[in-house]
Amino acid sequence: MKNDTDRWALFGAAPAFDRKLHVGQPNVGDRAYFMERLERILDLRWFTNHGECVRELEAELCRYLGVDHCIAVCNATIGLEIAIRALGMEGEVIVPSLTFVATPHALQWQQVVPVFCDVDERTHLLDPARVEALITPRTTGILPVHLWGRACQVEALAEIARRHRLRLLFDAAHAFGCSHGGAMVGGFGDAEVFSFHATKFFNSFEGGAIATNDAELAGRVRLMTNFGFAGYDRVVHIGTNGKMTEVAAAMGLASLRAVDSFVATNLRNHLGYRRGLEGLEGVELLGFDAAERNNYQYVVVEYTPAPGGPTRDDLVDLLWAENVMARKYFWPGCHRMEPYRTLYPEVASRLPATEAIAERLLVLPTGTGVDERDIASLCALIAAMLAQGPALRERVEAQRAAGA
Ligand code: T4K
Repeated sequence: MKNDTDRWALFGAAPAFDRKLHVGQPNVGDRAYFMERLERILDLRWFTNHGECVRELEAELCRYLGVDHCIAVCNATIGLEIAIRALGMEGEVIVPSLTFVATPHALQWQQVVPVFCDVDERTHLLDPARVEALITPRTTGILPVHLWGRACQVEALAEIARRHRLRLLFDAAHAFGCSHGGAMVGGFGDAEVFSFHATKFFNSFEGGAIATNDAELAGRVRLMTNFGFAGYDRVVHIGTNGKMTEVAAAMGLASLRAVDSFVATNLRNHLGYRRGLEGLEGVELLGFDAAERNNYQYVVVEYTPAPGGPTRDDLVDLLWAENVMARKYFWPGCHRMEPYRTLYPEVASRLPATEAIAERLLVLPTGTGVDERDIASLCALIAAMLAQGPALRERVEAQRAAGA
C-alpha cells in the first residue's frame, strides 16, 4: 500500500493496492489431489453422469453434513429449481428480498410467485412473524436464506410450515460448514441447497448440492437432476440436466480436504477486520455466534455515514479506485430488480428493513487471496477516508461532476 492516504486513485494517484482484492476470489484446495483425480478422470474417460468423483463427493458431503442424502448438482440455482419442483411448490412461496437474485429467480422461472418478505433488521434473516402474516390460500412453501452463513430461525419457521402445511426449503448457498444449535446446516426443513460456486469459500468451480433426510424426496431429486431417467430408455418424471461433472466433483473433493484451513483463514481475516475497524464511527462489522460453527466467508459491514460524510456508494467508488473490489451485496434488494419491480411494484412498502439494510451494506474482500497485512492496510485506508468527513464527500461529488 502506498503511504500517501490523502491522494486517492480516484483523483489520479496510483491505487493503494498493486493487485485487485476481490470479495470472491476462489480458494484452491488440495492441488496435488485435484491433479491426481483429474488424470484419473482423463484415463477413465468417464466425465459426467454420476461418476466415481460425484459418488465420492456425495458420500463425503453426507458425512460432513450429517445428513442421509446429498445430491450433487451443476450449480445452486438449478439445485433450487429442482428442489422447488420436487417439493411440489407452486402458487406462492415466501422468500426474502435481501438475497442473491438466484433465490427468487428459481421460483419465478417455474411460474411460482416469489412473495417477498421482510427480514429482521438486526440479523438480516427472514422474520418468522412477518412470514406468517403473508400466508394466503395460494401459499405452498417458504424459502428462507441462511444469509452470510448465519442460520435462520429454523425452529420457528418449521413450526409455521407445519401449522400451515407448507414446504420448507432453505437456500443454504452461504452456509456450508455452518451449524445451528450444534447441528450442521443441511438437515433442516424438507431440504437445503448449497452453492459451490467459484466465489464460495468451498468451491467445485461451479456446483452445488441438495441435502435432505427425506429418502423419497432424495429419489425424486436424483431423477429430476438426470432428465427423469430411471434407467436406460426409461423416463418416469419430468427432469432437467442438473448433473455435476467429474472435474467439478474432483475440485469439490479437493476443497473438502482443505475446508478446515479455509475456515481458519476466514476467521483470521474476520478477526483482523474486527481489530482494524473497531471504533470507526458508523462502521459496524457483522458478527457471528461463537457457540456455532461458522465459515466466516463474508465480511459484512453496515455503514451509516456521519452527517455530510462520505456515503456508502462514495466508499465503494473510492475503494474500487484503490483496487479493493468491495461489493454492495445485496443492494438494492431483489424486489427492486426486474422482473420483480415491474411485476410487484407494491411490495417495497412492506420491506422497510430490507430497504434500510441494503443502503448500508458493504462487503469486503476475504479468503485465501487476502492476508493480515492487506486487511490492516485496508482498514487504515477506510479509517483515513472517514477521517476526511464532508471534505471527502465534496471531492467525490466534484470528481463525479467532472465525469471521472
Ligand atoms: N442463493 C444465494 C443466497 C447466493 O448467494 C447464490 C450465489 C445462489 C443462490 C446461486 O448459487 P449458484 O447458482 O451461483 O451456485 C457471485 C456468484 O456468481 C454467486 O454464485 C453468488 N451467490 C453471489 C453472491 O456472488 P457475482 O456476479 O456478484 O460475482 P462476480 O462474478 O462478480 O464474482 C465476485 C468476485 O470474485 C469478482 O470481483 C471477481 C472474483 N472472481 C470471480 C470468479 C468467478 C475471481 O477472482 N475468480 C473467479 O473465478 O455473483
